[in-house]
Amino acid sequence: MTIFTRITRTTAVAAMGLGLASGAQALDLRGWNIHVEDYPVSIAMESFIDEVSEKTGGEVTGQVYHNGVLGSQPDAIEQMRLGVLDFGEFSLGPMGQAVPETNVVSLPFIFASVPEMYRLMDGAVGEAIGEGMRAKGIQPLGWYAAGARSFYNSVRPINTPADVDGLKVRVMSNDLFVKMIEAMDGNATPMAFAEVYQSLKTGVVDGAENNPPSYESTNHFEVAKYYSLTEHLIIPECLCMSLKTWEKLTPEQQDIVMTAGRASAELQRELWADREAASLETVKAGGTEVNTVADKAPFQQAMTPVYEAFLADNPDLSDLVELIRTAE
Ligand code: BDP
Repeated sequence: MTIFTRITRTTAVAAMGLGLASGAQALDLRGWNIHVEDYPVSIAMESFIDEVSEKTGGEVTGQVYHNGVLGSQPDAIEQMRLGVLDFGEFSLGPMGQAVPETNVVSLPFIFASVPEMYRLMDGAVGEAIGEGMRAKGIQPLGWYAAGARSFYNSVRPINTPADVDGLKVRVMSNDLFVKMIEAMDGNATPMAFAEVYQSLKTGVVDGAENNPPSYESTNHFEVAKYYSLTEHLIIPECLCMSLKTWEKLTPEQQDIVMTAGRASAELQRELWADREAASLETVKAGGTEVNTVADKAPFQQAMTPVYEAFLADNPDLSDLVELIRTAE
C-alpha cells in the first residue's frame, strides 16, 4: 500500500464517523512477512489485518510488509519480542532460540503426518507451545500451515541418508537442523532465507530443504533440480503478535484480533493445499526431477542421536515430545 492510499484510508475511516471510543488508543500496526505477495501466508495476513481494521471501526489498523523487507526471520522474532514489530508470521523453526518449547516441533519426523500436526496444534500441544511463547513475549493468534519440508539439491536425487553424505546443505537458523544434517554426514550451513538463491547458484551450498511452495516461489527450483520427497520436517507456523502490542489492546479489541487470527489461519490452510499442488506442477514443468522416497525408516533411524541429544539437553520437554510421539 502506498503512503497515499494509507492516508486516504485513514481519512476515509475518520470521515465515516468511526471515531475512537473515549480513552482508546489508535494503533497502526507493522507486520513482518518473509513471503512474496501472492503466497498463502501473505494473502491470509492481509485478510487478518483487514478484518481487524473493519471490526475495530478503524481503531486498530496495520500494514503487512512482505518479501522480508523488514529484515531476516531471526532478527524479526527478536524485534517482535521487543515490540518494535507488532505482528508477524513465523516458522516455529527459527523460534527455538527464543522459545525452547517450539523446538519440539522442529524435531525431524516428530509428527506422523500433516493432519496429525494440525490436530495436535489445535489442542494440547498448541496450548503448551503457546504458553511458552507468551512467557517470552509472543502472543500466538493462529497456527498456519507449512506442509512438509523435503530436500533439494543440484547434485543427485536423495533416496537414502547416505545420499546426503558430503552435501553442503543450507538450513534455517537453529542448531537442531545442523545436527539433523550432521547425523547423515552432510555439511550444514545456517543461512538467511533471502541468501539461499544466490548461494545455490554460485555453489556455496549444494542444496537446501523446504516445502513445495517455498521451493517454487523463491525460484530455488531453477538452480537445484533434484527434489526428493523425504518430508523430514513438519513445522507449523504462527501468526503472532508482540505481547507488548497485545497488552495495548482493550479486551474487546483482543477478542477481535484473536477471532481474526483464527479465521485467517483457516483461510491460509485452505489456500495452502491448493498452492502446494500448483507448486509441484510448476517445478515439474520447469524441469525439476521429483522423486518420492520409498522407505523413510532409514532417515528416521538416522535421527536417533538428534533426539538423544535434545532430550539430554531439555529433560523438561520430554513430556511434550512424548505427547506427540504417542498421539493416535
Ligand atoms: C519457509 C517458511 C519461512 C522460512 C523459510 C526458510 O515459511 O518462514 O523462513 O521456509 O527456509 O517454508 O527460511
